[in-house]
Amino acid sequence: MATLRLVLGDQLSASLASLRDYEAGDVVLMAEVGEEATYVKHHKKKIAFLFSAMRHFAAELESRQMSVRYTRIDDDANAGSLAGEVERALQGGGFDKVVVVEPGEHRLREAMRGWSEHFGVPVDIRRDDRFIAPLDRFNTWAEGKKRLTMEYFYRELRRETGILMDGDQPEGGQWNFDHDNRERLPPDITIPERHRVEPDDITRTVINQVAQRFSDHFGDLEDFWFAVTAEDAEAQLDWFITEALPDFGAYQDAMKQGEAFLFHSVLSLYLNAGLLDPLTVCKRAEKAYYDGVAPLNAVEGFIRQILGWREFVRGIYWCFMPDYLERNALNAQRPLPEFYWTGETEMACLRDAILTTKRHAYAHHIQRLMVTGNFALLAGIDPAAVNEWYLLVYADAYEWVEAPNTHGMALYADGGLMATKPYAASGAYINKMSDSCKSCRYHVTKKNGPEACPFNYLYWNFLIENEDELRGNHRLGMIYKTLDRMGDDKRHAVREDSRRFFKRIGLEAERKSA
Ligand code: FAD
Ligand code: DLZ
Repeated sequence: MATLRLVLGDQLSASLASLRDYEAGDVVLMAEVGEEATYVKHHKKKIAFLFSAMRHFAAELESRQMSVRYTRIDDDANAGSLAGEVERALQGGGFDKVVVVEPGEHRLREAMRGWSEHFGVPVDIRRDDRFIAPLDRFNTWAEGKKRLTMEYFYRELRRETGILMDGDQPEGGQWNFDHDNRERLPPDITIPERHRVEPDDITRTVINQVAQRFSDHFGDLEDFWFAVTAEDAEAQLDWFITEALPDFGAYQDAMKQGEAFLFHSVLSLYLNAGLLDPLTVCKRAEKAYYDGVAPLNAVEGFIRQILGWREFVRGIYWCFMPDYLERNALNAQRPLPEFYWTGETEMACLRDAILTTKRHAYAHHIQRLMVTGNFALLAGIDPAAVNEWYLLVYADAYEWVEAPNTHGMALYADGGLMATKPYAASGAYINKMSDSCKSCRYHVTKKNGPEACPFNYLYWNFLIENEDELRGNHRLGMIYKTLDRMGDDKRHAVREDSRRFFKRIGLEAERKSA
């Protein structure tokens, strides 16, 4: 008897735990299924990327003499779900066992727990060891701690991996160069042209199928340039290391209208789908520092995102799910404004971030956190709706990484597990870090009235609306002191401007009580 080895769409790694002990006679099962593509209506480009990468990966396994049973989205017999596809394969007979690597989303992991009983064969769900720290490592570190701070977990992983270490000390004498990483873009700076992978026959076929089958999903399919193989993803990494990494640090937080990528790596979709290995990527960046290709603030800043944030958010997700997504610490209840789908808003920064997202299934971290995220936070949008939006619009989105970033970091809905205070900002921050305000119909320097930047009054309105929950936060002490000094007229203007604005975009003016 043989083993059926299920490989999911974000498990496209040659070294996958479920493939390691493959033997002649075993079959690798891969399936493009409606259920995974529509449990949230993923961006068309995300589906095209994943289906094409899956087809290329299947071909690669076959070239290594593995037997692959591959179900395409247009196959007549397609069962429509992963469980249905496993069932169909088992019905053919000849398998006494199913092997799979644990999925990256809680809903699927729960469903898989019932598979063994349902199918009547043992289902071996293996650890996903494609991360730098095993989950046990995170849990041991987190145990008994009152506060979980990414920086401390990151330092432990630096020590354990030896990355950017000089003996037992951090390279350059500092763990963190974040304060060097907040520069504005100089107006004359040259932004490097992206390394593109032109779609091959497989990708073009997939794009046509996605256009037909998922026509009602968000997002554009035009201008597809993503890598769909590990080899091409490596080439994207090579390009990033030499062309963008040297400036990644300084301009990590900067934004520029019409420039989606700046000096960011755009590697998250490959890392999360298994086409790139996180430790290898960190080591490549580290080598760039020792070879004199990129400065320490850039290299440390980049490595911190992967060795620090990426590992940390995964630990948070699995440590606190499923309760994590039940939390709504600020009782945010307003629905997601329609313009998140269309980009039709007069706020230039939001319009740019949303249209970039629609076009590329990508926006960089500060656009996600400080523009679309900040607006959703200030406007008190229901976290479930915001989570759904982030999970479906980005090519790199899987719940293990999307949820802590959205629910925790951007919305503070977890009550402060991910962030010690809400990432709330007025228009001044956006003006400092971007050129959007220059072309905006609103005036960032105006605090109130119809011409004022809505971020300005919504910021204070947020602090007023959430006073019961936030006044006790010591990191907000100064802000609440400023609010206390605000005269009644000003406070009234903030409330009125916010009410008027909410009404205009079709939202409830008043916050619902808990
Ligand atoms: P770079 O800026 O080049 O960073 C390098 C790498 O570091 C990324 O490729 C990514 O793997 C990792 N990284 C950076 N920041 C984070 C972070 N906060 N958490 C985890 N990994 C990080 N990232 C996802 O991969 N999937 C998501 O669904 C996702 N949703 C997000 C939602 C919100 C509201 C916010 C604020 C952030 C989200 N992020 C998510 C984190 C981050 O924004 C993206 O990883 C990053 O923008 C991807 O672009 P890049 O590859 O150019 O990253
Ligand atoms: C995201 C996604 C999509 C769009 N489609 C598929 C698919 O058809 N088949 C598949 O195996 N995986 C797909 N995925 C990725 C899964 O949703 C992902 O494995 C789970 O969310 C767990 O991370």
